[in-house]
Amino acid sequence: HGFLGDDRALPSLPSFPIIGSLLSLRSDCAPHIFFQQLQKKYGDIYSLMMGSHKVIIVNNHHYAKEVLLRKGKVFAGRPRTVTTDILTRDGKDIAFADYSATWKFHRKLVHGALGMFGEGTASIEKIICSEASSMCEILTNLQSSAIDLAPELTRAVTNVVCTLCFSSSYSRGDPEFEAMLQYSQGIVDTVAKDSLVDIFPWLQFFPNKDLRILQRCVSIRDQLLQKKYDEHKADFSNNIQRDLLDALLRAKHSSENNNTITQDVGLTDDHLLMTVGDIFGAGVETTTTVLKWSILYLVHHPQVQKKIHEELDSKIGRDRHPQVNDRGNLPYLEATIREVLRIRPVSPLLIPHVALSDTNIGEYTVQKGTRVIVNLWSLHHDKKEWKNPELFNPDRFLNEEGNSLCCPSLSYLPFGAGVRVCLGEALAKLELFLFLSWILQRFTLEVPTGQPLPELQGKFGVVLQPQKYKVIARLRTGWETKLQSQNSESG
Ligand code: HEM
Ligand code: PLO
Repeated sequence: HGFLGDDRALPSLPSFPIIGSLLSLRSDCAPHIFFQQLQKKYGDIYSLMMGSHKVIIVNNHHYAKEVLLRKGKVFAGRPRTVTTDILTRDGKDIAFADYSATWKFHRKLVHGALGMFGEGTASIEKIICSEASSMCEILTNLQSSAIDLAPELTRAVTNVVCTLCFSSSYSRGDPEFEAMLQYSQGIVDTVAKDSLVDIFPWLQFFPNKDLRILQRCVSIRDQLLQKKYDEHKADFSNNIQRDLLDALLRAKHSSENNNTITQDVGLTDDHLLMTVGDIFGAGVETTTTVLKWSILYLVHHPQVQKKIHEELDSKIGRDRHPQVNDRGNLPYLEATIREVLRIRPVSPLLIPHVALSDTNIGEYTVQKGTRVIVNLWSLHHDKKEWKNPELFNPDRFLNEEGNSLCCPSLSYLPFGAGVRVCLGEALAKLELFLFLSWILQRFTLEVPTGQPLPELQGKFGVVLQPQKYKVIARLRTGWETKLQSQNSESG
């Protein structure tokens, strides 16, 4: 027991020189689940050593909010790791960049550029709906056979973010798109997984299969980004701003004409390339993953799907398509999206934070340079905060009457919070709402009769992805005749 006012030492896992707590960290389960289990022995907050780095694991929302919100600026740093340095050319992006003027500047720049798609002909809503429409056409043609929806979902989501970043999109079977699918999966499988190279940087100098895969995938990605960059540079005009890349180039030009701040804010070719790479990568992998989880849970819970169908039938009907304005009128669908983001958070450990100065969390002293991992999985599955946290139940986000949304617990942060909060939250929520409402207005999703339900356990990586599964997207009754009459009207 310390004296009054004295900060206390954190409970910590046993650790040894060089290897740190490695011996206590051997486990068959994914790290977010293992860290949740350690909570029973060490409490809601504890520390361990990853090699020579001290890491604090936070497992409840009180401490999490102190780190992310109340002391957000103090904990706004990011660690440098071998794998993220390969991906981002030593942290020249946003997500894995340490706290700096350059990071701040690029965050603001992207935020402003995404805002320019608010309204008008180039509105995000129009872009998403157009992709949703062609995806639904394709699903209609593939109807009644069990298929992996992932490629079509990914293409639709990719085309939205491709339009925003580069004013371009991919058609079915485009070899560049197929290459993108491949390298992106390779990166997700190998980057920032707390693999041994990130704990022991010297391991990178020995042959390492994962690191080779990462390097190859990153080099393919960089070629693709470089091509887009060169094209945009070639037809850059100060008067026309088509997309995010144009916005970044314009900022670069104007700072060069003022010839003062270029050095300071870091508008080098590398920075621009890595920033747009972040938005493109995050834009594709996160939203696609949530759509895959959503469909998986809807197949497991036909009664939830039925309720969404009823809501769509009564609020929208079949004579028009879902639009942004319908968002407030479809609380059950919104509640379902919230529940998916709770039960299977995209980023169960967020991205690690770093203390930029000596500070404290609760009564515990924290030294400058300490890494802090917020275990979102523990927050979202906390028995004190959620009734039966393992059960998928959208109703927990609705009031008694079931007609308006509510938040039953503060232990819910799917997009993080504070200065490092997700930059794409609004875009992601809009996409999830529109894509799911378009799909469910027209289709019933189910497993082929006699087949087992697909696995609900995720594959841990930089995003928590579901395992591959196949479903049937069956046109709902009424739609067959509807499409026929539309076809005969138009031709
Ligand atoms: C960061 C969640 C979609 C761009 C994050 C973080 C989370 C998150 C948990 C880390 C916060 C932290 O470290 O404290 C999600 C979820 C998404 C999603 C659940 C989809 C449902 C997107 C999209 C974009 C995006 C579509 C791009 C337009 C970013 C960026 C960061 C970030 C750039 C890094 C912010 C920084 O470090 O300053 N996101 N995200 N995200 N997200 Fe998202
Ligand atoms: C996804 C694979 C891409 O090829 C590269 C990429 C860039 C940004 C990353 C993203 C990946 C995964 C999800 C991340 C995003 C930045 C913010 C987002 C980590 C690795 C989240 C959920 O935090």
